[in-house]
Amino acid sequence: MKFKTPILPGRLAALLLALLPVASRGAGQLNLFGWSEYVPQPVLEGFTRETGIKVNFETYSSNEEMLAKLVAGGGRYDLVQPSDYTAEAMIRRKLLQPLDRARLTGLGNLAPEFTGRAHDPEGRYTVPYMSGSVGIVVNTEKVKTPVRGYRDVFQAAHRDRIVVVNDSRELVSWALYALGQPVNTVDPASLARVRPLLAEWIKLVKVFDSDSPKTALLNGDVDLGVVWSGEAALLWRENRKFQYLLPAEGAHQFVDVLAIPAGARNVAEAHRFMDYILRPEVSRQISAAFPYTNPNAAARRLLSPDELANPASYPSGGKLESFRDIGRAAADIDRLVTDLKSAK
Ligand code: SPD
Repeated sequence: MKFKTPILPGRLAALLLALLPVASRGAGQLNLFGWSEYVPQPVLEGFTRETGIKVNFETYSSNEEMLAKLVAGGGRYDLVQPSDYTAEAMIRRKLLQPLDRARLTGLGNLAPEFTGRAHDPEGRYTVPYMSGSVGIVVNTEKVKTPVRGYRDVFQAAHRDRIVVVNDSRELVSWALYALGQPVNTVDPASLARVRPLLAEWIKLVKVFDSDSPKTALLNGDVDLGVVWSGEAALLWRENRKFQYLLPAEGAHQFVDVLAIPAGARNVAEAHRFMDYILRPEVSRQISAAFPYTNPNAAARRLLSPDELANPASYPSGGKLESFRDIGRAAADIDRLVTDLKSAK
């Protein structure tokens, strides 16, 4: 047999490797791009110990940051962790690839209310990771006036004593709720309406922090804020003086998901990680470190009564609403908030 180009042992090995199904190629690696303060290190280590797959973990602080880096990165990431409304936009823009659900043996562990949701009705592209809300946290030793809604937080009396998540869509939604406007139908007219109110509010804020808004409260640098529920849950665990409430005007409920970008290279590894996360005992570990609302019913059964009684992790009542993909208005929101912050 004659070869035009001699096949050297190395090239032969590479050729055989390319013919093997990805799953049987042995330990690979996984480039995971996730939210900061959300994926416990022991979970990453447990996955590597069991599978031999090395996890390269990078973090982001907003959906917008993730999207920008993903689009610029050209196949650098194998698994991302967008919020539901951002996943919806990514599906629409063909930035995600369909999942091979046969490889996700733990899907049945999910609570039914976290499946079939509007961002991905058939669960073709996404697997819920954690859910949560965005609400008000108050240091009740410092704030003695009643706080029920956004307008009670953004008072001149609280100037420079407020922390908020650094997230444009969230900030704009609070002003929309306060004005009784819809948060999922955003246009230039509704943004013009929120502008003066938000301009006032932004001037009162001391700290914008999406990574660890609890820190400013714990350090006593601020007295109240609007933060991710998981951060408020950690505060409550630390000291019951930190009370969480869902703003009376309405609040955002998010479901953050795992999804595989269209250009991902380590697709088998990404599925393996998703399936690992779906295991009750692994998902339970995530709840212990970052006590958001766990969408995994089997994992929830493993939580302690104390964990389930945390009012930030599992709030009762409240007018909760999901965000939807609002298309180009998302960029208008970003511009508005950047503008108002620079005028602060
Ligand atoms: N540190 C983890 C924060 C997760 C927040 N996800 C929801 C963001 C919605 N804008």
